[in-house]
Amino acid sequence: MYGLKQEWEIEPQRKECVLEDYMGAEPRWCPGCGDHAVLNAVQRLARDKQLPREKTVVVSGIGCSSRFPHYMNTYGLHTLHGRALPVACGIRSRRPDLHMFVATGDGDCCAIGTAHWIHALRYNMDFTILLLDNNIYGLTKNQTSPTTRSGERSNTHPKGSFFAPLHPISVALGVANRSFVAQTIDWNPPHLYATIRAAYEHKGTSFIRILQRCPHFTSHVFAPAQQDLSQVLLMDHADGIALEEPLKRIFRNRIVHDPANLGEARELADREDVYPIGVFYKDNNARRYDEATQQGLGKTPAEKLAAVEKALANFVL
Ligand SMILES: Cc1ncc(C[n+]2csc(CCOP(=O)(O)OP(=O)(O)O)c2C)c(N)n1
Ligand code: SF4
Ligand SMILES: [Mg+2]
Repeated sequence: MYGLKQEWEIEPQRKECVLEDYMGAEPRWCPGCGDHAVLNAVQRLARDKQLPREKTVVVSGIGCSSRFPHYMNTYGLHTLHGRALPVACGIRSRRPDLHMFVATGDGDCCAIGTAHWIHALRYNMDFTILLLDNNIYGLTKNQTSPTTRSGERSNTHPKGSFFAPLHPISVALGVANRSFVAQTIDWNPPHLYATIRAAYEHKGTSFIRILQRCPHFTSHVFAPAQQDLSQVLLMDHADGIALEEPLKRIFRNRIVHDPANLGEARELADREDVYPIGVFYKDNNARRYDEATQQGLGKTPAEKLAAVEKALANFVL
């Protein structure tokens, strides 16, 4: 080809990316919505890690929170309600080279998407799940979600929700082979950023439940903890969230928790007097399904055929 390179061999000239390079469309979330803070943290992480935009993908389901991919100037898939995770698993099984985030809501992940959520945690493929939990279906205007507290009124339960809420952290900790389970709050940017960063750096499925303010429908839910940080319990450990000492000091309530201690993680997850934030559990050695499914990648058609024939030779017809 007279010295011309194939398209995929051309290494794009890299310039240093600034924050604006990762900003997509103008967000249409309500003013004061916690989703803005999460978007800002992910854009900062992308800038700090200099993630190539053409090698970064954000996958979401449906909901206010699931509008996330539109606001990142990267690749993105705004899929179907509850279906972000199977799509993300499919992408990851073919594309080990991408940087991947999944944005989902408490309805998207913990109601219609529950089966996919459980199995994605167990498959432990390498991406970060951001569960933006505002305790309500926001986009469809105020219906009870699985994380809505009992007694809370909504359009679907005008006299108050019947049941105790599902606890996403307890559920995630109960899934076999989960490898990273954390919780943070959208109203403390350093902790939010550090948690997303630790999740991104973890190899495997990192699951973060983000307590997310929805000023439109559930403004009262997290307001007390926002005004009084003693309602938040900082889980501190060298293997957890890397917060600098002055930033830690604003949390009066602190506990040393080793993310390798699953029993203690479960006890902390069950606490109802405070919101524990930090890494509940981490296992760097959990098996990853993406590693197994990538085995055939890069083989030529002839090599694939030879492998199929070799496998078939094991059967007597
Ligand atoms: C199959 C299907 N069922 C229902 C809906 C309607 N629907 C769209 S978003 C949504 C709930 C979103 O709640 P959540 O995931 O918590 O996101 P939020 O808007 O609170 O960020 C529902 C029920 C849909 N789009 N598709
Ligand atoms: S309805 Fe709630 S979750 Fe949706 S954009 Fe507005 S504040 Fe955010
Ligand atoms: Mg919601």
